[in-house]
Amino acid sequence: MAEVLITGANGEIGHSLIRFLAEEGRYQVVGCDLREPTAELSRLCSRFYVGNILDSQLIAEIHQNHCFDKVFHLAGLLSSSGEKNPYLAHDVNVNGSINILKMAQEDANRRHKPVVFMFTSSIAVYGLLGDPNPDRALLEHENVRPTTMYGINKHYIEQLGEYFSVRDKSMEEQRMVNLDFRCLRFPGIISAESVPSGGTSDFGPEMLHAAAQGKPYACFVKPEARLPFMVMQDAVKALLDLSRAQIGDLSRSVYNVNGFSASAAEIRERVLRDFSGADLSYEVVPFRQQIIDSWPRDLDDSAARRDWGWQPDYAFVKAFENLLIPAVKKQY
Ligand code: AKB
Repeated sequence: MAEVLITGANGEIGHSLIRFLAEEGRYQVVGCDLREPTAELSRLCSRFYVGNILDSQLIAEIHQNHCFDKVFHLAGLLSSSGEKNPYLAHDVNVNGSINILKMAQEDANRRHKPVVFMFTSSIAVYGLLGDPNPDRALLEHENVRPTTMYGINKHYIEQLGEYFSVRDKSMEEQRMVNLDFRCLRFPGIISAESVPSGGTSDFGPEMLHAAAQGKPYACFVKPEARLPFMVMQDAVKALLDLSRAQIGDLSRSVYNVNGFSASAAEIRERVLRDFSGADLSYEVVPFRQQIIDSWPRDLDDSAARRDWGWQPDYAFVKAFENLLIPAVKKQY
């Protein structure tokens, strides 16, 4: 059976993606994460490696034991953590990613076939500062001016992935171009099952989960802070759909995907409708507000819609009414 590697397997996206991949039963799913796998992940993965993607011994061990058809490279430090620890973020997000890219290239050589390399990028590659029209939905080529270490790292790996991509046939002679590199620029992701850590879009999911648990929560950005978001179900669907798209249908390697655009105040108001007694206040953390101010308020994902039929299942109202609120009510 074909083997697929998921780095950051124990993270929010990793967990949900593995559930879908394992259910499908088409792959041997191999997980890798810094943290021990949950009982569920141990059951769903054919093998799980606990360790750091910067550890060359770990990479050599994984490489010796497997030959991957597909890689979902999700591991990395998020934006707020990256600002607190820029050199660590650079190490993990760049050098760790290079280790995984290199392993995938070696697997492609062994198999004489390109490896599909899925990379999770972010709205953090954009930089709005000084834009006279900050409310518009950005296309992939607009305002690519990252202002955070995380955004810089994501953009660099997008470029490296394209450098090694089979799409660039003209370079086949000069360098090893054997990756089928595909990348999604994700907005903030809201899951009913878990809360992210170290991101800057975290105020959305944090408000929801705090309210559902009856815990007070101080939102770290201003009420008018607006971002594109999507629910975890749509994020996983986007990853799976792009990974399965016919290469001939793809006009680019890097795609925006979007669910809906919402402000902190709109999310708070929606959450309060169901958890009316919730104590949701604001306590702005300047460096996090600055990050949000630099990120797009909306994303144009028309290329993904056109090329591989992307369509989110959940817009704002449906996301909260049909999915997030009922699920968190059940959970807590
Ligand atoms: C973060 O906030 O760092 C991430 C992202 C938007 O990429 N969730």
